[in-house]
Amino acid sequence: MNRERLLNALENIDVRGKTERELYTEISSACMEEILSGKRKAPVKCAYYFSVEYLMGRMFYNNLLALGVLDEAREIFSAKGFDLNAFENVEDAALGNGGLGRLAACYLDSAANLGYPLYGFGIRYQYGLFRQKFVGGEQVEEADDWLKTWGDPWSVRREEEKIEVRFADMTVTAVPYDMPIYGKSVNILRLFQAEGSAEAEKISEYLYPADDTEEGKLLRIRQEYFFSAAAVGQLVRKYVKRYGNDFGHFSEFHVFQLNDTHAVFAVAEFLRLLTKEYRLSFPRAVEIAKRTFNYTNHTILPEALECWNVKLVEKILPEIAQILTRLHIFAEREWNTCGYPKEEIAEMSIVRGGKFSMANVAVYMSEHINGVAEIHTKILKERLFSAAYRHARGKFSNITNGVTQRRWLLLCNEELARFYDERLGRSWRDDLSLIWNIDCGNPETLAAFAKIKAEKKRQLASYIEKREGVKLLENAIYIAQVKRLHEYKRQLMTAFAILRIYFDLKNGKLPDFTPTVFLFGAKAAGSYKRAKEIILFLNKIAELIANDEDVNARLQVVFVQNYDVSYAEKIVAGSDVSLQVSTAGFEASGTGNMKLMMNGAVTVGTMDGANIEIVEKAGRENNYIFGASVEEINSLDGVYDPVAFAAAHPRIKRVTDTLTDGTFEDADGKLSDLAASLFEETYNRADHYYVLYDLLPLVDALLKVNREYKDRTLFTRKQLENATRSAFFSSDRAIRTYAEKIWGI
Ligand code: 26V
Repeated sequence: MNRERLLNALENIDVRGKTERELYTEISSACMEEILSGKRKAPVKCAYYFSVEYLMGRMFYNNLLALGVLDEAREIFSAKGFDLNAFENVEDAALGNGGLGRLAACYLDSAANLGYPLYGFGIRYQYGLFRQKFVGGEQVEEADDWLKTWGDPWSVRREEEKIEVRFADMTVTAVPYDMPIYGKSVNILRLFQAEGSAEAEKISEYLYPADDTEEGKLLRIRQEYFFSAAAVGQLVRKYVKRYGNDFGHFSEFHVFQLNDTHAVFAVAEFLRLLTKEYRLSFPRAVEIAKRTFNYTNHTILPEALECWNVKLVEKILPEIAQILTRLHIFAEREWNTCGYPKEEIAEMSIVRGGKFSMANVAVYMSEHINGVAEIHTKILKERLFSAAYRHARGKFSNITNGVTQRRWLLLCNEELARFYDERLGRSWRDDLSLIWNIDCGNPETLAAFAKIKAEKKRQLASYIEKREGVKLLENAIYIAQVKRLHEYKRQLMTAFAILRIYFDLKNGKLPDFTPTVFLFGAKAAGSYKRAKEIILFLNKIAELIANDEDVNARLQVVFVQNYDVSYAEKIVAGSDVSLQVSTAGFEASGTGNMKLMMNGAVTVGTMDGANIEIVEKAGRENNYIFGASVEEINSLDGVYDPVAFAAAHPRIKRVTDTLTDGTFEDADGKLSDLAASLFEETYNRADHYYVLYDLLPLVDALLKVNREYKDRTLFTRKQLENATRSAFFSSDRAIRTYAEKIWGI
C-alpha cells in the first residue's frame, strides 16, 4: 500500500456535480485499488473460517481507518466542501443476525491486523437481516435490500473462480465475491452468490429463511451445503493442482474453523471428495479430515442445536446422507471397540432419532472443540458434550470471545482514543493491554474521562433524536440493553423492573431518584411470536411513562428501531450502564458486554457468559452483579413454582398483573401469552428462564446504581476502571490464542 499515492488519488477526486453515491463509489474504489495493489506472498498454512453469518457493518470508515487515511480524507473532502459524514447513511452489510456474525467480523479484522492468514467463507445474501420499524409498538419487518442504494464497492466479483455445486435436483453456480480485509496482511472474506435457475438463486436470497415448513428446512440445508461445498471444492482442487492427490499433507496447509454447526456439511463434502473423486479409503479420509476441522460451539439452547432429518437430506443430497450414515456406523464401531457404555455412545451418535446431529458430527470430526467463555466451556464439558469429553479431554478448550478495538473504540469513540494517546502515546493502539497503565485515581484524568462520557452521551442523544424523533432526558443515567431479542436474555425482566421503579416513583418511595433512561435495541426473529410480544410490551411501557407527567422527567424508556452495527457504535460509546441479565448458564459469552465495558460502562449483570470474566478483570466492586448463579438455577430445577413465588411477593405480582389487568388495554390482549409463559406450562415450563426469581434482585441492583451515580467521582472511577481493564476482551487476544493453540499458523 502506498499511502501517499492514495492520498493523492483522493485529492484528485472532483466532487463537483456528483451524487453522494457516485462519490462513495469513487472514493471506495480508490481505496480498493490501493488495497488490492500489493503483491501477496502465499503463506504456508492458512486458516479458513466457515460461517453462515458475517455482520460486517459499514465498511467505509473502517477501511479508511485501517489504511491510515481517515482523518486526512475527512480534511481533504471537507476542503472541497463535502462532508464524509454523509456516508453515515450507507447501509450496513448486515449479513448476520447477532453475536455470532459480529464475532466473525471482529475475528477477520484482528487476524488481518495481526498478519495472520485467515480467510472467511460465507454466503452473499441478496437480503441481509431484515430492517425493523415499529408500528403501534409492534415490530414490522422489511426486506434489507442492502445493495440497492449504495452498491458494493468493497467487493470484487471473481467470475473466473466460480464453481458448480450439485444437488440431486439441480446444479447451482457459486460465484465468489471477495471482500479484502485490510491490515498488516490483506486477507479475504469470500462470499458465494448462487446463480442459475430461479430456484437456484433462492439459495442466496435470504439470511435464515423460515424453517418451520419442509420447504424452508430444505432451503436451509441447501444454503449450508452450498457454501460449504463451494469452499471445500475450491480448496481441495487447488491443493490437488499444486501438490497432487497425496492428501497426507493437506492439514499442513489448511485448517478449517466451523463457526457453530451451520457448515458441518463441509465435513461430509470433504469426505465425499476424498473418497469418491480421489479414491481414498473411507478410514483414511476420516483421519485426514480429523486433522483439518475444528469446531466452535456458540449456544447450548436445544432449539438452536441443528438436527436435520435424514430423509430430508437424502432427498436433495443423497451422497452426503450416505456419507454421514457411513460415518455414523464407523464411529459407533470405533466406540464399541473401545468398550464405551451404550448410553454414552447413544449420546455421541451422529444419527439420533432419524436425524443427523450436526453438533455430534462436528465433535467427532474435529481436532479441537472450543466454547466461547470459561463458564460456557465448562458447561460443554459437563453437560452438552460430557460423553465426548470423558473420552477425549484434550480436544476441548476455552477461548473467550473478544471484540476489535478498532471498530469498538478507535472508530466509535475517537475522543477516548485521543484520551489514551495523550496519556500513553500511541503504542497502546498496537497493544491494548497498555491502557491498564492509566491512573484511574488521578483527579485530572477522571475529570477528562467524565467529560468524554458526557460528550458521547450528547452525541448519542442527538443521534436518537434524529433517528427516532425522541428527545432523551438530559443529565440522566443512560442504561442500555442491546442484543438479539430472546427469552433467555430476559428483556422481559428488565421491563418488569422498569415498571417496579415506575410504580415506586409514583408512590413517592424513591425521593432522590436520579433521572434514568433505559435504552433498548433488539430485533425479534420473524417467527418468534413471544419475542415480538416483549417488544410490544416495552414499547407500551415507554408510552405509559412518557405520557405520565408525574414521572416523565425522571424516567424514560426508548426502544430504538432497526438496531444494527452502526447503531451499536453510538450506543456502546454513549451509555453509562450495560445490562447483561441472561439466566445464568444460557448466554454462551456475550460480546456487547465487552464493547460497552471497553467504552467505560459498568455492568449490571448475572454471573453468566463472559460477565464472569469481566468482573474478574474489572473488579466486582466496580460492577453490579445480582441474581441466581448457575448452581442456584440448577438447584431450583423441579422446585421452583413461579405462581407461588409471585403470590408470595406482592411487588412482583403488581407488575406481572399489568399484562392482563387492562393497564395496556390497547395492546389488544396481545400480552396475555407473556403471562402464560410465566405462569403456565407452554412450550417450556412456566417461567423457564427465572424472570420472576431474579426480578427483585435486579431492581435492587438498578437502585444501587442510581444511588451510587450521585457520587460522580466514585462512579466515573468505576467506569474508567472498567474501560482500562478491557484489554483482555480484545479480539486480538482471542485470535492470537486461536492461531497458537488451534490453528498453528
Ligand atoms: C439463533 C437464531 C434464532 C433466530 C433464527 C436464526 C437463528 C440462528 C442462530 C441463533 C443462535 C446462534 C448462536 C449464537 O448466535 N450464539 C451467540 O454467539 C455469540 C458469539 O460467540 C455469543 O457471544 C453469544 O452469547 C451467543 O448467544
